[in-house]
Amino acid sequence: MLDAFDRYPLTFGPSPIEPLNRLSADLGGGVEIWAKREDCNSGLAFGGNKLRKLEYIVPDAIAEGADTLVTIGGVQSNHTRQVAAVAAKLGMKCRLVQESWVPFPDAVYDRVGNILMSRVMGAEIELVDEGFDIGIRESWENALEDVRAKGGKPYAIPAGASVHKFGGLGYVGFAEEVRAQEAELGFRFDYIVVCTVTGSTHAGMMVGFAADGRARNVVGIDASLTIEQTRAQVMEIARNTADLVGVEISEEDLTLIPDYAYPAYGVPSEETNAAIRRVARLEGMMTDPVYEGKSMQGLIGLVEKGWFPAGSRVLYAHLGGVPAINGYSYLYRNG
Ligand code: 5PA
Repeated sequence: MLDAFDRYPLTFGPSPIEPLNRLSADLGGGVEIWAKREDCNSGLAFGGNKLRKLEYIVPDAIAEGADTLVTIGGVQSNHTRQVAAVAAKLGMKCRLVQESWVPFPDAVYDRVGNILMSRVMGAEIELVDEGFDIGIRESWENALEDVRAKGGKPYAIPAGASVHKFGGLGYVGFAEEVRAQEAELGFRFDYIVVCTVTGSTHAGMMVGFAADGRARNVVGIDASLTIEQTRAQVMEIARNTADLVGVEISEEDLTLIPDYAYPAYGVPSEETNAAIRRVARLEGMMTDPVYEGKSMQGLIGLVEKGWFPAGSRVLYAHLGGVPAINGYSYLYRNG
């Protein structure tokens, strides 16, 4: 589906798929849970889902002759950390706008984890006191203008590398990769569970799995708590991406579960923390309080209420994000 598009390799190659046997058994054994480890997909600053998206965006930045990647996220954004790593790898500069998307009071929140790494990798960081919003932000447009005014050639990467003409392509490739791995495993996954916020991960998967009739079996667990905006953004990216690769997609193809994003974006609930501890203690697999902890909470919640038919094989897409847990040090001080 992607032969017509340039790809700049940033990942190790196909990310591994492994069974989560102890979690499956702990949940009653009626559903088989597997994980695709996008959290270990690259040697670039701990990897994650943005690297797969950026593989299809970087060729455009290089073709434009850009010298500075400019992007935006929250203080503990994983996306901005991955863009900082890519800029370093390409020999470009990096300008990051980091807004106060999460009302979290940990004393070291803006010193550790993702933002620490972005600073070490040489990114220029501007902290902006604005709340959560997945849309196009004035602060980001100002940063682009500032780079231009200083004689630089900025390349614009929106939040999560999502609302970019090629933002959905990486996760179309994920679906193709899963199909190849399924051929080796000798079975097909019935459902794919994914955390959804800025939308291009889910949208790309929808388009990629539309090719074999599984678009609506991609189960997005919303972690934004701005469900209508997220739903609209996923659909917009899915339609644009479907046009690029030449498949049909419709509103009925979108499965987005709103029930697990509470109490706020970036703030884990008791149930989120229980899910993080459960999978850590059963599988040694770490998840974070902002994204994957919520999609793991959603996966567990859906299994417990019998949402997946008995015997289903469910693939949990682990998209990365663990470095942010350092910003929540007080919460996990006793484990
Ligand atoms: C993020 C996003 P989408 O934004 O493509 O919907 O992906 C959601 C998601 N899991 C899921 C992890 C670990 C993520 O980092 N992160 C954003 C960031 O700034 O880091 C874009 C919000």
